[in-house]
Amino acid sequence: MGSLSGFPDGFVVGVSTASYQIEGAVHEAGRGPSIWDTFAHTPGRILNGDTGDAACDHYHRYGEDLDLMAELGVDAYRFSIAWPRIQPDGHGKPNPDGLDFYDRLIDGLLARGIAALPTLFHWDLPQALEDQGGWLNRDTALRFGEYAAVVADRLGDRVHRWITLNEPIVHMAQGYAFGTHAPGRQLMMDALPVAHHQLLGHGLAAQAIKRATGEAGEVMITNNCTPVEAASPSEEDQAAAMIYDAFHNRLFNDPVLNGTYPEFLAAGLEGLIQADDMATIRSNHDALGINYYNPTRVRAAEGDLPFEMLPIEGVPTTAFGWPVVPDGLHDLLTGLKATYGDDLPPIYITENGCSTVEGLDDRFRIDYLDGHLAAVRRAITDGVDVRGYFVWSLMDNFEWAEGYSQRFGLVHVDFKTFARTPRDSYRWLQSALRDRG
Ligand code: IFM
Repeated sequence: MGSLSGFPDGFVVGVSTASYQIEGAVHEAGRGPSIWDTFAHTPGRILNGDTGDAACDHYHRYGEDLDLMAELGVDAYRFSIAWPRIQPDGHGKPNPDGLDFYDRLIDGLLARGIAALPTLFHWDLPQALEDQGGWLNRDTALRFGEYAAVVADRLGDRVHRWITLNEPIVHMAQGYAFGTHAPGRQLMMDALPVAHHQLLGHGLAAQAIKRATGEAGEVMITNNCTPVEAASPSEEDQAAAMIYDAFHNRLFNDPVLNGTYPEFLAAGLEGLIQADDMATIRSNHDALGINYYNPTRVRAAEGDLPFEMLPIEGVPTTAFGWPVVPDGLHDLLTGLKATYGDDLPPIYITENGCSTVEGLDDRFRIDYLDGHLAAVRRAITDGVDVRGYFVWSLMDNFEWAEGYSQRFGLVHVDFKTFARTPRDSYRWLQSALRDRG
């Protein structure tokens, strides 16, 4: 069976990217500084001292990137809008040049028959908002709602589906709890307000999009999810797995899908939740975005955290060292259906992919994508309503703390010349899309 045969009619196949990871042009056209500019320019934070200053130079080369997508034959493109291009200080009057860039990008997509799927926040918070506490400050959620309104007013006539936040768990954990991502705070459990404020921001942005589009715009949040396995049947390891699942998956799925926080975390959020917050968070979602990379195996521990992650043995690993387990995606999807039942909206896999080392012959990536697409198809057969699948990523890009060392692209990028060269996996997906008819 072809990799893309057997999916329901209308199943969307696309590619994903994010603003700071590809755009570059950080000082151009009125863009303000983001927390990632600050973080990347802080010595010792990013491997090899890399920054996103130039990234893939997509800001200037977006026409070439649109042509690559058209040649590939995808249905949709998931990209993110850089908040500091739209509101350089994170609030107030929009920067016309910033809006114009995304306006041109979307027109270019539509002219090529590709649907636009923008994400409003993929971690590049305006530095001015971080200076006021960032997502630890409830006010950031209100500012995010205003920013969403500005963007939806301008682009809502051509964008029919929106993503509010990308992977709020990763932004909270790596950015505010462990400090390995911007803004580099190490607050451990005291980072928890970041969860509630991001979720509130999601709800306020969803309301703004609905208002701006006369209810027509569809809204989703994108959560990074992982099926969690306990290392043993012991009570301690089972409890550790439950706790990890609550943090990684349920902290951001439960409030959106059923309006509650996992019981075990609710105490830590007390005092932050105001009247109507939970209703705001739950309202107005039409779908759920899922980013899947690998499952997680944990056992009980007695350090700062009550769990410890263990390697998953006996499977291939990506250049990042992540285990390749396509069945994990099937189990994740059927598990979501079992947990949320009728509260589970249609799902889009908004990211899935692997990093490899330099090179164009990437059989590894082809096998990875083929295996994961088959897992999605099986989940659909088993009754999960999955409507789309987006490869991370269209092209090699700035992989956060790992700089340019991890290559996730269907298209190879030479970061000195910015030359783009399609890999074998690009040709493979192109022919799967053609065969689909
Ligand atoms: O590159 C990231 C992306 O920004 C968010 N999801 C995971 C990808 C790979 O690490």
